[in-house]
Amino acid sequence: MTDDEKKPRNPRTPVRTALGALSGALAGCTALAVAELVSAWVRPQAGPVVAVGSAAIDRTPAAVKDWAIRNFGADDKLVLQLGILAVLALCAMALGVVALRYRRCGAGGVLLFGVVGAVAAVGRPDSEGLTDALPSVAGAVVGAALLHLLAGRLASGGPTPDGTAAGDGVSPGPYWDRRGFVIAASAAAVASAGAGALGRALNGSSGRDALASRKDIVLPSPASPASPRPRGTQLRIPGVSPFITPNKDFYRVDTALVVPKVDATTWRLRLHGEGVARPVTLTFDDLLRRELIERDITLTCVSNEVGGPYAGNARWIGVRLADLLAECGVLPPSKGGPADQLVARSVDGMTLGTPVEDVMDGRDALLAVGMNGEPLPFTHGFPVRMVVPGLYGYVSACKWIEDIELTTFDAYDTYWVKRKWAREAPVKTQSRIDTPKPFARPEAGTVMVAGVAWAQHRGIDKVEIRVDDGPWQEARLAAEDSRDTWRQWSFPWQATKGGHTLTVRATDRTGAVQTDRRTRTIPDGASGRHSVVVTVE
Ligand SMILES: Nc1nc2c(c(=O)[nH]1)N[C@H]1C(S)=C(S)[C@@H](COP(=O)(O)O)O[C@H]1N2
Ligand SMILES: [Mo]
Repeated sequence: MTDDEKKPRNPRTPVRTALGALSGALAGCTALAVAELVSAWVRPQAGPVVAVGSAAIDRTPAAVKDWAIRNFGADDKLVLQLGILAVLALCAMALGVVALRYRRCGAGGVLLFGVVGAVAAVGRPDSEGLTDALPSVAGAVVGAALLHLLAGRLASGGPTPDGTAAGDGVSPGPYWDRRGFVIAASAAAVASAGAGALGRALNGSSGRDALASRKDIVLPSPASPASPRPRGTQLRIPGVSPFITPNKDFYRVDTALVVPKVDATTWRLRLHGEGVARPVTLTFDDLLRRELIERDITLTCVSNEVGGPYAGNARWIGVRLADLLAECGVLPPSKGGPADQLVARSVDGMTLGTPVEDVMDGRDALLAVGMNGEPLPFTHGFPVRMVVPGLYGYVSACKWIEDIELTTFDAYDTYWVKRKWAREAPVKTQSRIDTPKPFARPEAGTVMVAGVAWAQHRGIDKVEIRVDDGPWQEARLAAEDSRDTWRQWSFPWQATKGGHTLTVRATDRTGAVQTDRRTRTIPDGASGRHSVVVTVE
């Protein structure tokens, strides 16, 4: 046998290109798998996809973010990560093709992606320093080496007819090392699958201490229980939002790609800043030993469109924030205190700014430890979050809180304020039709129209319904729990055949009627009235 018969000749161009792309894809997978494994050892937030994703979230214009929340809802983060993976896959394949001709460039490109991941990870506000670069760097180095190796197999195959060594990284030889390529590629596929799976498993079980600490918590019974809920806060009408939102159904809005898993036994809350005569650092047990209060409070998101789903009502247990502040010597601005802004900071570097005046004006602003009878779920801020009746979440409801700093609005802009959202954002009076659903086809006769209305800390006094261009007709209000909670309402509609538009409006206890002036969510919450179009059959 001659050399020519023994060594496979290089396949035709399309096949070669495909093999190059395959090499790139394998290098990319391996890089990500190694990064995943190393991030399990460093910390899950330091993984390249999470780091780049988080950086992207921070840099996304408000309008795009609003659009993402609107279209993907709570899946927005999944969509973002899949998007990043898709872009990476395309780039990796392109680099694989490039590596066929320019081996070093292919490998160098992989390294460059590693640098991007590393910079993103180290640049996170909650970064723990240079170690956060390790997952990206390790992944990129292994990925680059693999691509170099695979591209070499595709190009090599012994001396070329003109005597120069093939696989020199400049020009492909006429032969390729088919056996070597298949072995290396298969080995890489198996190893990266293994590393990826192991990394996933380790990352999944990270936060074991946090899980255990949550299991161990026994919430004390509150010194000040919620006043008994009056009968009839919950209407018996199918389709209306339950008065209390179960934790599993409670909306979630935050920027965390990886839900922080905080160990309650090592958690600390620092309270300090301007006008804080006696700064303190509190443990979780310190909080539980204090007088706990229990309150029903409805939380709403500023990103909620008119008629949207980002509102929920829960029974919270926690410490009265105003009492704690007073003990530390804090005075509200109206009593001469120097600080008008309370900046809450979370373990993942989020900042939220709340008016000190609002927190100390007598309302039940909470450092919450419990939600609907259990410790906070991790997605809702375990172990401790803030809840302030009457203010949108982004200016009040800091989850995974670890620091409270008293300062001024002049001195500091928080995360969303830097992104053009309003400094102060009291909840706007709103109402929503839960049933019938848009484009429903109810039968003519009595159709129960029902929903919820909210104007936290002012209370709802009236809800009215309008059919088409008819007169406003008063709906029946369910019993009020407190002015900090939403209120259900219902309206028995004598529906006639044909297409109809139902519109709702609420009036709060200050007498203000929900405006029909439509505004966008940015900068301080959507206004306007919710309508539903139905066809009566
Ligand atoms: N740490 C942290 N806290 C946060 C946020 C966040 O992104 N990070 N989002 C805020 C916003 S915009 C809202 S509306 C509420 C939502 O709380 P939930 O997810 O428990 O419903 O949390 C607030 N607290
Ligand atoms: Mo929000």
